[in-house]
Parts: sequence; C-alpha cells; structure tokens
Amino acid sequence: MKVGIVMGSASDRPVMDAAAETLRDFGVEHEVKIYSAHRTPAALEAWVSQLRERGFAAVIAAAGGAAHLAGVVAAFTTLPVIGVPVKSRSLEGLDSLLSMVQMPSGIPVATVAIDGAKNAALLAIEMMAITDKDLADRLADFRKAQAEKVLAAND
Ligand code: RP5
Repeated sequence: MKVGIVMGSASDRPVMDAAAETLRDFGVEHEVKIYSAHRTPAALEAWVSQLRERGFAAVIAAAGGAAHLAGVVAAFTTLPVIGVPVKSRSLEGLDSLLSMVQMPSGIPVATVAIDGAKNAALLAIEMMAITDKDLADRLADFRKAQAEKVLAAND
C-alpha cells in the first residue's frame, strides 16, 4: 500500500517535506506530485482517478489560499483524503483551513492543522495500520519514544 501526496504548487514543498520525511521514517512507499485544482485540473483528475487501482491507501492533499485541491481530489476518488491547509500570504492560512475543513456533506476531507504535514502523514499511517500489524507496532514505538522525549525534558 502506498500514500499519495499532492500539492497545488512547488511553493508548498517546504511545508510538505515533513509529510514525505515521516512516511519515509515509517518505511511507507509514497508518490509526490504537484497538480493544481485550477491550473492543471485535467492532469490532477488523471492522476487521482487511478490511485485505487494502483494500490494506494490514502491521499494527502496540500494547498494554500482558496484551497479547493483537497475537495477536488476527494471528488475523484473514494480513498480517504487528508487535507493540509498551507499557510497563505494574505490570511495566514485561515482561508486554506476553512476551504478544506468546511467541505459540504457527502465528500469528506480529513483536515489537519495549518501546515500540519507531519500529522497528515501520521494519520495516513494510522489508517494503513488498521490492517498492517507491523506498521501498528512501529506507531506504538514512535508514541513511546515521543513520550520519553517529553519526559526527559524535565531532567
Ligand atoms: C495554491 O496557491 C498553492 O497550493 C499554493 O499554496 C498557493 C500559492 O501558489 P503559488 O502562487 O506560490 O504557485 O494553489
């Protein structure tokens, strides 16, 4: 099983690198693409619509501004779509957040925090870990190490 990462512009890349890094850390195969819902709609549809048959488990979609990318991705697939609202220049990401989190009924987008690329990857891993015991074990190890790091900061 693989995870797709799509972002609306190459300018989103610095934020989204954290998602790819997290998937890499967990040994999860992924494919990263730049497609825009408004600048390259046909190419976006062509890529998204064959993800299920290519063995993908989830798609992470990141965009800033009037960030309709995640909703459009969700329209073209029944795979779970995780939206990452990217911090925008004019409204600091509030526009991106609302346009993802306020999806109308029927086409869900699981939206994480503004610039929440790492959590998007962790959520995708958690979805895959429902049926992948090895991945579930790695998630448990990750949580344990994270907790130990917090507690060690008290020393
Ligand atoms: C969105 O517009 C992209 O996802 C990006 O966050 C934002 C700005 O894009 P650029 O003008 O930097 O290409 O489509």
